[in-house]
Amino acid sequence: MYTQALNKKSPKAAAKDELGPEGIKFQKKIDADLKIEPYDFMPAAYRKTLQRQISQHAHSEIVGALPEGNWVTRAPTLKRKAALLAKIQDESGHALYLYSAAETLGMSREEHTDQLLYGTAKYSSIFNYPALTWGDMGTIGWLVDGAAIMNQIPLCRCSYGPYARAMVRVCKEESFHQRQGYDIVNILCNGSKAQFEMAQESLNRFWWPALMMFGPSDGEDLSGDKSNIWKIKRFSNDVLRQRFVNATVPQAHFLGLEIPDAVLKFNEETGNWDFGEMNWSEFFDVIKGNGKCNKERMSVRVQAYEDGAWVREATNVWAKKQADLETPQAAE
Ligand code: FAQ
Repeated sequence: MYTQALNKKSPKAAAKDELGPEGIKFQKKIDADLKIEPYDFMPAAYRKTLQRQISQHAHSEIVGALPEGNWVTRAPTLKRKAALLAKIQDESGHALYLYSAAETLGMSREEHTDQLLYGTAKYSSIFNYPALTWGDMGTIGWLVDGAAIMNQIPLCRCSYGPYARAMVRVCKEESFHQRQGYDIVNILCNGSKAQFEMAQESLNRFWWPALMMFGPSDGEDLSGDKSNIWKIKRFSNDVLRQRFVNATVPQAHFLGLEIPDAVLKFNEETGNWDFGEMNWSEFFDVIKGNGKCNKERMSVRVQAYEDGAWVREATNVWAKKQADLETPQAAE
């Protein structure tokens, strides 16, 4: 019996064995780059992984609007206020597409919301850092949306149809967000000394948390990773993080900003910017709920949700009334 363990199979073959004929068909579809749709067969673990990732992504869009919401009334010009409002509206829209995609996997939006507000569902670590200055509105757009795009473009090719399709529009909008963020930072960097310093100070606070958004280090090789075998994840966290660093360092240098990393250096051999180690204990602390703003973010969300209960009730009553009017016999 124990000698079977010596017949080492490739992770892909092992995954197929686990699944039976339906599972083999499922994996063949994925290998052929076809989409899995809601009513198709899917292994329970595939469903669960997607439910976790998509809902976590949706929660991030909702919570991600909170640091920006604080700055709507303090935006320096009408134009900036309008752009910030539009961005926040976009993020809320992303959450709606994502919750809808998550619902196709069999859990209602209310259940997902409950998991965030009263359970242990995660959202992106980055939103547990405070937005202290107007410079942060620029840096968040530039770095946070920039990291989001780097991570999410590959998700447009994710094997699960509803998620992949939702990501196409999300990525287009994130790209506008990244540009408006970079534009804010650009203006600050070309303004007064105090404005330049505001941009640099903001970059100093957000650089490392932005790199942590890509998740824990998982090495470059994803060949044994289920998310990769199922084509949910197309690249490892480290590969995407490196791409982000390579794209962003020249953008910072163009503005005259300094990346707060003493060991950052261009590597002629690999063509990459080599960078320092992240503070992983800080990352795990933040995702366990002990970041600077976790408690504040959740209490604001819970209060907003509970204060809005009457709106949900009223819209349900209204929808029922409308339905009864359309089918009078049903109302009798
Ligand atoms: N924060 O094995 P992995 C945005 C968790 S949207 C918190 O690598 P995976 C737009 C992970 O869930 C930003 N938790 O996990 C915007 C897992 O938890 P588990 C959100 C994190 O899923 C901009 C554990 O650690 N984007 O910014 C984080 O394969 C501005 C082990 O990690 C998405 O959600 C983290 N950073 O890869 C809005 C994109 N990283 O299973 C407003 C979709 C990891 O132990 C303003 N998601 N964890 O409970 C993904 O691509 C993936 O889920 C990763 C993580 C790459 C984030």
